Amino acid sequence: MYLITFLVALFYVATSVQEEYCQLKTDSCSQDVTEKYLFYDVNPPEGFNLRRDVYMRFAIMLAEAQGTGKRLNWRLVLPPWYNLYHWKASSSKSLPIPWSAFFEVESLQSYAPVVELYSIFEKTKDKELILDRVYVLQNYADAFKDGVFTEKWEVSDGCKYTGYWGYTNVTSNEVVCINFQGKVSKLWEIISLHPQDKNVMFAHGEIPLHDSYGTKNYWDCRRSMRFNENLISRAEKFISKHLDCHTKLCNNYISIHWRRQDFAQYRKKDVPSIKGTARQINKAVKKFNSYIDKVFIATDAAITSLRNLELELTQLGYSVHYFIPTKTEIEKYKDGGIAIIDQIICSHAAYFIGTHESTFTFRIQEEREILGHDSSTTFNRLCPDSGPCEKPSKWTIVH
Ligand SMILES: Nc1nc2c(ncn2[C@@H]2O[C@H](COP(=O)(O)OP(=O)(O)OP(=O)(O)O)[C@@H](O)[C@H]2O)c(=O)[nH]1
Ligand SMILES: *[C@@H]1O[C@H](CO)[C@@H](O)[C@H](O)[C@H]1NC(C)=O
Repeated sequence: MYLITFLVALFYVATSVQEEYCQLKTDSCSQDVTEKYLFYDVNPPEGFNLRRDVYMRFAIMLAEAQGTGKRLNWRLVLPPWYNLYHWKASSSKSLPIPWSAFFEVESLQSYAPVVELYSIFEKTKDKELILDRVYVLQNYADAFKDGVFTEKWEVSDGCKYTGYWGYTNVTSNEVVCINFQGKVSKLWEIISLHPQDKNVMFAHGEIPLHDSYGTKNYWDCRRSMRFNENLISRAEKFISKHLDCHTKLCNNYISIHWRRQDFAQYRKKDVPSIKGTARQINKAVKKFNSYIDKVFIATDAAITSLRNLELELTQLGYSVHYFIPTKTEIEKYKDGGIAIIDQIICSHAAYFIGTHESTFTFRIQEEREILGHDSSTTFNRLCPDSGPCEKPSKWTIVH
């Protein structure tokens, strides 16, 4: 009885403190009520998985500012996925794709104040969305002048911007070139040049660096990047049907991210031959758990190379699996979704081997850290057939 009275009293104290706090704040709050939007875009040739990292830099920038009670009226606009260089299927080319096709936007919002571009369109009364300013970031010509990297920026010239994620009805009142080097939170200084601006955009969002790579905040953000439910169910259906595993921490198959295409062509000293790949997979299985006989391959290789690898592995006694989507599935999930399904299947495996310095591999490693696999089963790479093979960096989770 006493306890209940106490709790009720405590409740009233708590709410009245909160109200008082709000009243005190109203003056400063009332200036802050208009929502402001931060837009960004990434260098067109950059792939999906690097873009996921660029998102994190901006999301962390907003979340960290708001964590200290500042910039509470700012929202980050999720840049639609448009015309990615690696995406070959026609359905992936035609229209800008919203983030919800690949991620749970509500989960992203649990970490940072993000909105889809289409919801900004819905609020726009005019026929066009006119941004106040686009800052086009450019690298300094001499990034490491005298061998030291200092954070700096300056207004510059010689740039242009025409992208707007494929929309012809988005434009800007002014385009400003900025030479930039430093962390992403330094962009607030540039934003402060024009305090009245409500819609501010940064092009070449890949240029600013992470404020906190590998920290707890980094991982909180990373964890909020949950994949779209349909992609997860499709991947889990494949795992349970073909790999006979019914949990997220499988113990009966090994997975490989076998990055080919440009890597096989230009990075010969980082990636193995087909025979060499099979040999390394076999060696890893024998060392890890020789009872495993199922191998899942995620790859961008041509089907003929994949068949050759399959043949090699079959001769070594393995049953080889890969996800081949139907036409309908390609239409439905698009190249981005198909790649995520591959990544999910890799992330559930007992053991994973990736490709050196592939961001596609990095994202799988993070996913495995989040799921709780032992790190020794995750940070493994394919080595070249001969020559040195540097150990992969270990970015383990921080809770
Ligand atoms: N489905 C599928 N697609 C892949 C795979 N590996 C690469 N790709 C495709 O090729 C692209 C590779 O580029 P990304 O990893 O996205 O982007 P990136 O930043 O250039 O990455 P890396 O070049 O790997 O560092 C992916 O976005 C996919 O479209 C794979 O294992 N499965
Ligand atoms: C711009 O065009 C797209 C696609 O046609 C449309 O969905 C969007 O609502 C338009 N935006 C504005 C502000 O009218």
